[in-house]
Amino acid sequence: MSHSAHGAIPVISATGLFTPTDTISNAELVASFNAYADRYNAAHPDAEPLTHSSVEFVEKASGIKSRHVMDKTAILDPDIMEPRYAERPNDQISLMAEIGVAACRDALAMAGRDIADVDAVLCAASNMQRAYPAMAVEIQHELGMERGFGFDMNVACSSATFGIQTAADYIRSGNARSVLVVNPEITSGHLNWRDRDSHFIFGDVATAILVEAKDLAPAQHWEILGTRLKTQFSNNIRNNFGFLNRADGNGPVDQSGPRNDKLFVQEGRKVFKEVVPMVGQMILDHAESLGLSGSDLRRLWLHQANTGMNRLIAQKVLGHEAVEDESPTVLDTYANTSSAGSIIAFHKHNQDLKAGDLGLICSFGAGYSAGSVFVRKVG
Ligand code: CO8
Repeated sequence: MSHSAHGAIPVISATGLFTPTDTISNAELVASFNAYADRYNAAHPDAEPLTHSSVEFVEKASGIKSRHVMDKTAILDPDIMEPRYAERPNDQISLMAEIGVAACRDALAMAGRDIADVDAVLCAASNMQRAYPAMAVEIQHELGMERGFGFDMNVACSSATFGIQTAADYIRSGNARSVLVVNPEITSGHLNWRDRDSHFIFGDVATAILVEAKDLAPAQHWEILGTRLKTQFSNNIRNNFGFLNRADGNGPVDQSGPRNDKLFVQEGRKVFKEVVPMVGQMILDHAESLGLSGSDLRRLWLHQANTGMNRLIAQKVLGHEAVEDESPTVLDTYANTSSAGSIIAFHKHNQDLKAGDLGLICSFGAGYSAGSVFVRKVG
């Protein structure tokens, strides 16, 4: 820790994005689900029949029209309905690290930053491909970092904002001057594509955020005015997959049977009702502590889970119904990408803002967990 770095102001120097080329429209998704349901019902005449999914429901309930995935073929095959990403040997980069590296390179290029200046990599995402070595350490190695450190952190949908606060704290304390926070979200691997209530929700992506000391940052950057994190235990969004699964003696994960809790499960209605007021109040309290009010904010980059949730939260914060320019959505083309959602919205919709404009990056999700990051454009 150098004395001169102590107390540095943390800023976002740049963000990066990796978007998989495969897309699945609601029509394709629903056709495959309905074919699966028809086959299931024909094969299980005595079981409770599965009901068809519907394009209209998905779009109206969520705002999602399409999603990206790493490979759509097996996901859409009614006989498979889960992704097939071949296991790679240990001497090849893993899939999560590969897309994380792509997002990091995009952020580094945008900032004009040499990897030699970077001190740390935080891989912050809602699931890790393996227990160890940490994905962050593999990403650090692949980027060619010859010094510094990396570690993984998981706070579900709030992983990116928790990562930003952690990085900002390193900058403030002088423990680092340049930190890559990277969010590779391969949600297709832990989504139950045979569950009508949730099969439409998620998509794959990777984002990266370069958090740096202000004196190191490029002329154009976003000063971090304040960060706040909150968690409150809830079982309403849960994934029971873990290293003790094999020890319960009940066999492997299955999508249609009692072991489907080893994938994403939620009580969507309860989540909606409980999280909206929690997050709205958290943002207003945080703004007040910084001497700000909702009307000072030029733009909100909210977590991308549901257009209805975002409409209500934005209204509470801004004091009026938000237009797209004030609270942009990427849900229609990306779906919910867990921790990456608010970062995609920021990445795609920040260039047009002027120096001095204020904005908010905000996440919310499983845990429950929520994070708010107030920023001001400089340069
Ligand atoms: N097609 C047609 N009809 C359907 C479908 C479907 N696919 N699904 C449900 N319906 C029907 C239901 O059967 C129900 O019918 P009835 O009224 O007759 O019982 C009716 O539609 C209404 O169902 P819901 O009450 O479930 O519908 P909602 O209006 O509540 O909408 C949503 C569902 C979109 C899920 C909504 O509740 C929502 O968005 N809630 C918030 C969810 C959320 O934000 N979750 C965050 C989770 S993400 C997170 O924290 C990170 C986790 C890690 C990532 C995991 C990656 C896999």
